[in-house]
Amino acid sequence: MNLPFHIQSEIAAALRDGQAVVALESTLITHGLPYPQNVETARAIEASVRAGGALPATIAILQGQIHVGLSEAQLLYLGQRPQAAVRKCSRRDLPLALALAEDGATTVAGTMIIAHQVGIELFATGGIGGVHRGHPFDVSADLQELGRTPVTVVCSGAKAILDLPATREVLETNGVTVVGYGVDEMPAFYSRRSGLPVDVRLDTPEQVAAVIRARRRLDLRSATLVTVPVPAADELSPHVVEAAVVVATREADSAGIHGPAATPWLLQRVMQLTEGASLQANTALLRHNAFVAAQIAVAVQQ
Ligand code: PSU
Ligand code: MN
Repeated sequence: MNLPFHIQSEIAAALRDGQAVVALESTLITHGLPYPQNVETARAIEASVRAGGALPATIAILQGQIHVGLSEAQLLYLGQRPQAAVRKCSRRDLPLALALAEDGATTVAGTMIIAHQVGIELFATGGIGGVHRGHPFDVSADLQELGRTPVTVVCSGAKAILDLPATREVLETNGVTVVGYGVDEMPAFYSRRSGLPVDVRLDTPEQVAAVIRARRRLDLRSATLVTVPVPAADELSPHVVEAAVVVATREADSAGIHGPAATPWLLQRVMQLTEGASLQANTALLRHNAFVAAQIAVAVQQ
């Protein structure tokens, strides 16, 4: 087989030996945060995975080659590239980045595909994409991918800029098992509660590992979504978030921002409108989710 993967040797060895590995996405590095906070955050997330007992595998495309695990130099390179120079890669975009020898950042969807291809079960991120407010047909490819690629995505729910009730419905339609990790309702990204149901509440990595094993025994092709609330100390008030999202959404609509540009634009605008509080919540939940994903990865290997 001649697959276009460059797997860091430490990660390749871990996968061979059945050690815990956690995949990480790269869109939040290129399209989510400004330099140098993006690189600092990426490093902090990797450190959290290690603290949880697993190896981090940040996934990105560099000059048309898929990398599983980035060196310090590669992370810096990606973190300093202008957003316009990096293709944001969901399923449809992956062949383009490879064929055109481009740099590409993988979204939740893109990262799930590559993680599954190289045999990584756990993937940690901040929030998944979903149904956009006021645009019921602008549905993130993340929701399709969760219905067709059997990995476990650890996140804090869907991004708060989205239509969360509609996103919850599509998860159900697509056959995605939604776990609340230590919670009875789905978190709402920057805030701990959304009022939306989970399919089950689980409280330990071992309980989640049992669900993953059952899904594998059934050979289901859909994902397990583990939703973890932002740490209470870093939570934003739902009212503050909602006020910012309403303003940002109205502005995006009048500026005609849509498609793949919408999510990064809205998140950045919310960051400005909350004067950085959303950035603080975002980095805190990313680090916490990475730690939880590592613990689940360890439990799955036992
Ligand atoms: N984090 C950010 N900005 C982003 C994303 C994450 O700070 O743009 C990405 C995630 O990778 C997620 C994607 O998968 O946004 C969803 O975008 P879309 O709605 O175009 O599918
Ligand atoms: Mn979108």
